[in-house]
Amino acid sequence: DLAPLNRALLSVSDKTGLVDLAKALAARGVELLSTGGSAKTLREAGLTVKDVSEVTGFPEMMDGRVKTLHPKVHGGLLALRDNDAHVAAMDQHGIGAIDLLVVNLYPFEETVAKGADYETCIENIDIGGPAMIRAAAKNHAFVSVVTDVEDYDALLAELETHGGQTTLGFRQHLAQNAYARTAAYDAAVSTWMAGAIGDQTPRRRAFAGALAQTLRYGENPHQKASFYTDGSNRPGVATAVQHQGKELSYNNINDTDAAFELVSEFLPENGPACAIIKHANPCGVAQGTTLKEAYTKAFDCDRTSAFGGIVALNQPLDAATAEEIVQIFTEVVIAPQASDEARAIFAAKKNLRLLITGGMADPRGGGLTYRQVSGGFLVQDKDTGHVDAADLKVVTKRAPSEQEFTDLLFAWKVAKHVKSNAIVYVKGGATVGVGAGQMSRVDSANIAAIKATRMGEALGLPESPAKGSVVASDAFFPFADGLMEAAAAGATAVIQPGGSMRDDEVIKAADEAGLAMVLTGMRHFRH
Ligand code: 93A
Repeated sequence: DLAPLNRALLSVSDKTGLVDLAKALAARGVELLSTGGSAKTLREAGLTVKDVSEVTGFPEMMDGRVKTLHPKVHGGLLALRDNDAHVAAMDQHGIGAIDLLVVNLYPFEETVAKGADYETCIENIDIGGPAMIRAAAKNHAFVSVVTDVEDYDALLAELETHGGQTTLGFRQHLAQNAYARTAAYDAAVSTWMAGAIGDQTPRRRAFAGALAQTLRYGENPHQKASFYTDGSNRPGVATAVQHQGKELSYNNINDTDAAFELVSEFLPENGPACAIIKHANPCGVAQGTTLKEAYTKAFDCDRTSAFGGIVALNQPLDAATAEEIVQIFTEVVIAPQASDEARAIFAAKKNLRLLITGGMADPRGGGLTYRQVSGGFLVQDKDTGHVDAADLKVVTKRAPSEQEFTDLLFAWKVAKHVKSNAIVYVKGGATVGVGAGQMSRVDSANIAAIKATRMGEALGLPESPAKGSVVASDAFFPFADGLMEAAAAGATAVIQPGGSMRDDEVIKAADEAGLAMVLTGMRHFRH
């Protein structure tokens, strides 16, 4: 199963580590072939390299579009060394075997991320690189193919262990990774093109992922799991830097994402905000004049559920907020930054994970969401829908007061991030009751009210915090009963999409109860 390594072709866009790798190979007596820019880098480092154009007898042409696309290259990668006819063909055509291919591709993904124009993106689609990678990977019985800079050390270690040769198992792993790389590359091209030409429903969709973390287990301990990034590099749980605490679990990652996406709805310039998440639903969200106040108000919505929760902040974590957070057990805190003092306070809590994102998610940023069903995927635009005060239609005799208006818009933002059916009571820039994931909207309204009352009792308040609150419903009230439940709980104003067959009935009931109600004309289902 051991394969010798006499001749290598190095053709890389990212030149990181190239010289060190080539030196180590040269020291083992490996002959080096290379393309224009890579060959130049190697020569400048004093290495002896043969140009691919010398091997093929053709210059690199058409702005480099054709460099390595030649039988002398592809024959050398694909020939079966133990097949007489293949060996004869190599002899007949003067094709030398290539035992190692080191390629990283034109930076297509990075070019798109930079917002380059159409032509530039097209020019950054690598053709020769993937062709060689696929050829070398197919012939992994004899050929090693390295497509990631981070595999250079592993290759050198393999050669060291096996006297300058590679094992079949090693080459198989490289080949598997290589095909994933070319697949991901083409997925990126295809996804970009769908967007660039405005095709919402392309006949085929390609998906890609790169392993970020092997998880201890999945949603449950008997499920294996891992975390993959999609290459989009957005601020959030996938790109955050973890500063302390043990490894994130599957559920931590899911909940932390929900927390950060929700708190990002509250733009930093509009003041501090905090979201506490439990089981992917918010159990407290608040804005405050200080971050500490935002946290405390969020915590006071449902102190019981906040235990072991995930806290997301829209401002740099400061010492005062950190002091408050460490009073109870919290799984994860995610924030755009953290002060040194705040970090020092957290350092005493070994199990608390601190994730720093460097920025906030863009709630209007767009993109796609995927959900797996048996036999397929559902794909949709991210829910970037939002309403401003000007979009709201007052449908009741009484219009909301200014404070009610502010709270209604706040409640609506939160409701968007609560599993349907979602009912959210808000008072003074803080949730006071959240009803999530019920099959009946009436039940959600009822549960949220019960939770508000229970929390009011625990806090020693004279009345339920739902008294004098406003309420948001993520979808319309099909009947007046859900609305009446909210009114009974003490809500004075309502925000909901409208659009029910019985809107008239619901509006009449609101008027009779003295409620102010506004319609958004937009729904925020989240399942
Ligand atoms: O334009 S290409 O698709 N045509 C080719 O024949 C070809 N061969 C290698 N791009 C090609 N490459 C790519 O060039 C490699 O995948 C690598 O990313 C890059 C290395 O070029 P240089 O060595 O000139 O920097």
